[in-house]
Amino acid sequence: MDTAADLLDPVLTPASPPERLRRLSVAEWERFQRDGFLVFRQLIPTAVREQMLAVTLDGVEREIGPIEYEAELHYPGAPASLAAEGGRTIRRLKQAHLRHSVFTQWLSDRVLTDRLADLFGPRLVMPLAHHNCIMTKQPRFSSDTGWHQDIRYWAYQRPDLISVWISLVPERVENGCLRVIPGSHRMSLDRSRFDESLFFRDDLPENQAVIANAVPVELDPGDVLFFHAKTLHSASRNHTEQTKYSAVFTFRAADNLPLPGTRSAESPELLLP
Ligand SMILES: O=C(O)CCC(=O)C(=O)O
Repeated sequence: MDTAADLLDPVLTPASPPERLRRLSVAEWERFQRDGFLVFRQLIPTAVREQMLAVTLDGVEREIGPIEYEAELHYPGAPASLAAEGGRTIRRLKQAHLRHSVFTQWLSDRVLTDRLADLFGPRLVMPLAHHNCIMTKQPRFSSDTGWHQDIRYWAYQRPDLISVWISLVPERVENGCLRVIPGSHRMSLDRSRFDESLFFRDDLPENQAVIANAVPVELDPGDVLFFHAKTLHSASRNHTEQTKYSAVFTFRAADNLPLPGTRSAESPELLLP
């Protein structure tokens, strides 16, 4: 069982809600701080979401790169190689913001940026090196993503980034919606609790006690999930006959800089208005 000592890490600053919140209620602000995730229902107008989906379907249909294939990651359920049956199953369309202005336009909308500013302060940056993709979880040959924190391969002065997960179609347990562990973003988790690829080991009893608290995040099209870069999450493969599509981007406060010499510092970034 985790002790109070595991829950010491402060998260985001300031530690209490700003005096004037732009969009979040105090209850939402406190929930994000406590749980490390928050769902906003029906945040994306239908026409915008449909355009995002149309761009996605076109990208999948025409295999427009850059693309990450399931076979490249070797997660459980993925084809063994690009040449194997299902080998060209797409896992993500990368560089989403370059695929159509609909993404950048909506990501710059105050409906989103005001909410992020309530959590981060007003100066926001969208790194293009991380996420910035459309996840395409296909019926056959998709894979299981183990428990992990997105920050594992990212390098910033502070781990306080927030990922924004946009549901383009229904996301349910059966098609591999995200599962998250509330409060895990605040835990101090020793390196030994992760494997060599920095997945949170599910064979350790002390980790199993943490994983027992997981909740699925089921979303309807147009819903948006915010989650902290330290929030432990996982997802199963898609057990249905329809592909699941979700766009995902990450954000940081302008003063939380990428560490020089790391992949996080290599790509340009988008300064949001
Ligand atoms: O949908 C999934 O399989 C999980 C994706 C994910 O957690 C990630 O790419 O960080």
